Amino acid sequence: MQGPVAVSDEVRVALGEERPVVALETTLIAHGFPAPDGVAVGLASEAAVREAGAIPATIGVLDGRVQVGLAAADLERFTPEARKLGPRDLAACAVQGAVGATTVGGTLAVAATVGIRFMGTGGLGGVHRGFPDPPDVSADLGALARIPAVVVSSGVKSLLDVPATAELLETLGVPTLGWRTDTLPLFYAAEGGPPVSTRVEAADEAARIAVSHWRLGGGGLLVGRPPAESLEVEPLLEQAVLDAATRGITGQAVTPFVLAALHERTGGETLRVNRDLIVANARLAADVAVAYAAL
Ligand code: PSU
Ligand code: MN
Repeated sequence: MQGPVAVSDEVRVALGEERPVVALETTLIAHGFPAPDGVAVGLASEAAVREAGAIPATIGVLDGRVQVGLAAADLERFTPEARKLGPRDLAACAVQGAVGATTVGGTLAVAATVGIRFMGTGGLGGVHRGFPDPPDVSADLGALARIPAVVVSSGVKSLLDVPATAELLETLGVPTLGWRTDTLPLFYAAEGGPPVSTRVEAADEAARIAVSHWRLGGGGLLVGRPPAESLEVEPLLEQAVLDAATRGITGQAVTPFVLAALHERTGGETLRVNRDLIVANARLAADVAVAYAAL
């Protein structure tokens, strides 16, 4: 039986030479945006990583393998029909030959097996509002707790219970580094989140904290970068979360439903902010990866 992971030549060589590599997910492409915007966001994120001097490694399941470093044409295959893959779902998806889009947690699980330590995304998953009804906590948190990697996001997706998620990150021993901010960004909004564990001013500082954390036996770290343009969407979010519950939408389907509802109800404004923050987070992840390689 062949191994479950296939690494592209470019990524394999870069890792072998200890050059900076940044993992990118495919759930954003398949489920985060209406087609064909997801592919454009994926390509723009890869371009931002390259501009910063690192190699992008977009990860997803295709043709029976977990692919690390996807070709541009492959990104088109991550349509809304793709499975949404947390860490538990990777193996089954590969064996069954289905198309699978990795979440942050799924991407980190793959990154850990190939030795990638940096990733950029939009917003981390976390504790859903109303916990324990539904009793839904994203597998992103478990993955981040155990995997030594830096994830750059605009904090936690604000459709979640952000203060509860911040508490759980502390419980799990995950440092939250505020990128030139003292509070965890609220995805679409820069201000109003819970305090971070440490504020950082420079990529090199974040890289040195990550290395020290790993040498102390730590796992993942979250870097929270505020969105450049801040949107106040709390009332719309509350409504969309309620609508999801009313329609019986649960589990993995909640996030795509709420994001799509917001995109629609703001006439595409959240879509633009979401896209811009994802690309900027990919770039910052690359800056930290480059600083790490130079330590
Ligand atoms: N951030 C976005 N859009 C998304 C997600 C994050 O801007 O679609 C995805 C990520 O893949 C994240 C996932 O890992 O949502 C978390 O989903 P859940 O809450 O079902 O674990
Ligand atoms: Mn969930």
